[in-house]
Amino acid sequence: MTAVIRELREIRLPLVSPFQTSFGVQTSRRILLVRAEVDVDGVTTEGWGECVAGDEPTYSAEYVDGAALVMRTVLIPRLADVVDLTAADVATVLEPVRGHPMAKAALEMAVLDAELRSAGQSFAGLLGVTRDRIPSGVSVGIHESVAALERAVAGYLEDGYVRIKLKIEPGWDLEPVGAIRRLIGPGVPLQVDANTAYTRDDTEHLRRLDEFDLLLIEQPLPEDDLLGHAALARAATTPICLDESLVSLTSVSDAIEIGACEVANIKPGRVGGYLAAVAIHDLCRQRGVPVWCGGMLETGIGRAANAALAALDGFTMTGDISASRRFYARDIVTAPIDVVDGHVAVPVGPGFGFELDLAFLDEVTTARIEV
Ligand code: NPQ
Ligand code: MG
Repeated sequence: MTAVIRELREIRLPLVSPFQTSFGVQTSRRILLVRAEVDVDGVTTEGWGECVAGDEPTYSAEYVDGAALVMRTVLIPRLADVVDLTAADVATVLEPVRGHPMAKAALEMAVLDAELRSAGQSFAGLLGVTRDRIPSGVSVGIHESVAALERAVAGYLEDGYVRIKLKIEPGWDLEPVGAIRRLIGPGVPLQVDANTAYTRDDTEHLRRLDEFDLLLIEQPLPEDDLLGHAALARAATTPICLDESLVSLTSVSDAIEIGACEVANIKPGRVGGYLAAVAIHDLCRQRGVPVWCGGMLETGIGRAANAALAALDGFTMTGDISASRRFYARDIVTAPIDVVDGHVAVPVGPGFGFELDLAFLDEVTTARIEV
């Protein structure tokens, strides 16, 4: 068997409503897709991967144009040099290239999807998961007023989401979080995500979030401030969860060891791929650290893959895998991810279990490179 990368495609999808975080407002999303082919005994099967890099390098250093360039000029040529390339080889072959985990993850994902489809196996089957559905949480952006936020959260509860995550930043924290806790009552699981917007000097202020009975505070401090997170974890009763800081197995292991990571958000793109994400899940499980699956405004491709990953036993907390229509009026897959009774079904079809709506995919395509 051998795999090759055939195509890079950039699409643009409008968001159903603006999504504001501490690092900016998003009204549409550019997304880079990768198409791979595997050949087994003369039979060709294609697979797709989705790169979660944002339009701009604001969540992390990666962004769509940079990811496309490094794939085309550095990563794909290295993969093309390998005889009998398989998905299990991709991370090792690309290891000498520093950084670019989201670009690497998308390439591995496309190869893995093609490989699994060619074998008639699902990603959920490869992982050996037994759950057939996972609980669905929703990430709610910063709004222009507390009243507008309350309307948004009420709508998501009507949609069935079983856990609410509020984006916070200095000036948008205690008041909106308190208002939402009062609105939803003590029984609805609630957590917050600062996307690195605070500093160590905000410790006393962040401790005031303890009164709202939150599941966790996600990434309050800068990505490289592990000691600051450890100090905050000692000062606050609300568990500290890391997102941006967790970039590798080593960074996760060290963060846990020093007490900086009481809960882990796992995003395959941020750690270099689904296979690395599974290894990080295994480590967290060994160490007794609860994990949940993050979201990057994925299309149905990434959403399907995340739903299977999040069915692993160590994913004991509700993730940010919401319905496709939370972000997009129309998805590029034929069966958009849906939330039923607060849960998302684990895909059982071959590969990552999605089928592309090729006509719509062509409609939203803004650039295409054949490799
Ligand atoms: C988080 N996601 O957990 C991220 C942040 C995020 C669902 O809260 C374009 C690309 C826009 C990536 C906005 C959620 C994004 C993005 C937010 C990632 O921190
Ligand atoms: Mg986050």
